[in-house]
Amino acid sequence: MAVRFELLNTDPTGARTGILHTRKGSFPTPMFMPVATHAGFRHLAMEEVKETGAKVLLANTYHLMLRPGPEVFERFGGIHPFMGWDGAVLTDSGGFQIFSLPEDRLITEKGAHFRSFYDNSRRLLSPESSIAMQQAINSEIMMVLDVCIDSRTDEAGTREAMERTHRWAVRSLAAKEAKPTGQALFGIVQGGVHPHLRDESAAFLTKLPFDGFAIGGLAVGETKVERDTMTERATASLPQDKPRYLMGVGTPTDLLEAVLRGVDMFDCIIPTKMAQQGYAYTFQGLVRITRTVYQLDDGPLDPECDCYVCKKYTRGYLQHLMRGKHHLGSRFLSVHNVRHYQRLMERVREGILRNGYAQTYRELKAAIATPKD
Ligand code: PRF
Ligand code: ZN
Repeated sequence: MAVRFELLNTDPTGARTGILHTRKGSFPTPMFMPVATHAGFRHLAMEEVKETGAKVLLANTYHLMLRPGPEVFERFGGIHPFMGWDGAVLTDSGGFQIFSLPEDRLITEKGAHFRSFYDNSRRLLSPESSIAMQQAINSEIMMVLDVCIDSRTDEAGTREAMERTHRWAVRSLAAKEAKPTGQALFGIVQGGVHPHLRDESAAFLTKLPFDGFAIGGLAVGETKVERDTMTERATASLPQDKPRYLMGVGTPTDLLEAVLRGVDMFDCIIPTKMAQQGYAYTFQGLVRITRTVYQLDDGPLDPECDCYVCKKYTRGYLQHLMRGKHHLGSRFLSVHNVRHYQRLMERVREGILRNGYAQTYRELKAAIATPKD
């Protein structure tokens, strides 16, 4: 098996903690995966990411097939030596990017036809070409190409997208099996905001030999209540012995909610995006570092944090960097936020392991709740 999930404990709330065994090591869950879309971070070196404790990074098939392209990954022996990362990598299939492509794309049963943003050349992202690209990238975990739609799509449209996602999932598995590489492949549950479609999607996909299951099509326009309900509905139909991954979610509060509903893995650009906008996460709430009150503040960004930024620099200095639009400011806040997400997951795992997630959840939610959530 390309990845193996070892469930250590399910808390009375339903939250789970376990170990995801991959060929690049064994990592505790629930886990948060920082997003290195184009095989890198805007403001972070791999050494800095490693120091935050992150073990798995997410990279994107759509971006990497356009630039630098499969030949480069084949020449370098995959993404790990290419970007200087010796941990694990999960590649998203491109399903989510198709959804936000410009108007002149054409999506058929075969795949998504579009023109390259770089050289205007014609491209096809199909279940088979996505798997081929993910094999060139050589990630530990590949994702099937899916059809992600706006949550406000009507039921007929949602069903159509879901059924195509299922047919593409079957083709993705066949493409993977045609060329065994030892990489894992996850299926993606779709079905929008319709509970019975979520049930149907999970029932269809769990009959197939996937190594894990993702929940897609959330955080795309639905309410928080709908998102939580759909997450719960999907996890209820997923097997206990396979990892569950909620794609593209979310804020610290979103993560606490999803863990409560049995999710094991997350990725999101929020910690790095918020850093670029001058926001730092702490267990006392969100800090907007450019606020005037911090100008003369010679204390650390987060006195409880163990990242090098919090150990060395002051709020006043970080404000100076951010107000001056110095890249170093975004970099320092990124280091802190990515570390903060790892510390959040550490506290979550600790709570679940001692059957005390209900308390961890209450404490953390009360502490971090801010209007920005
Ligand atoms: N599908 C894929 N990637 C994704 C999503 C999805 O539905 C989402 C939705 N939040 C984020 N990333 N393939
Ligand atoms: Zn810090």
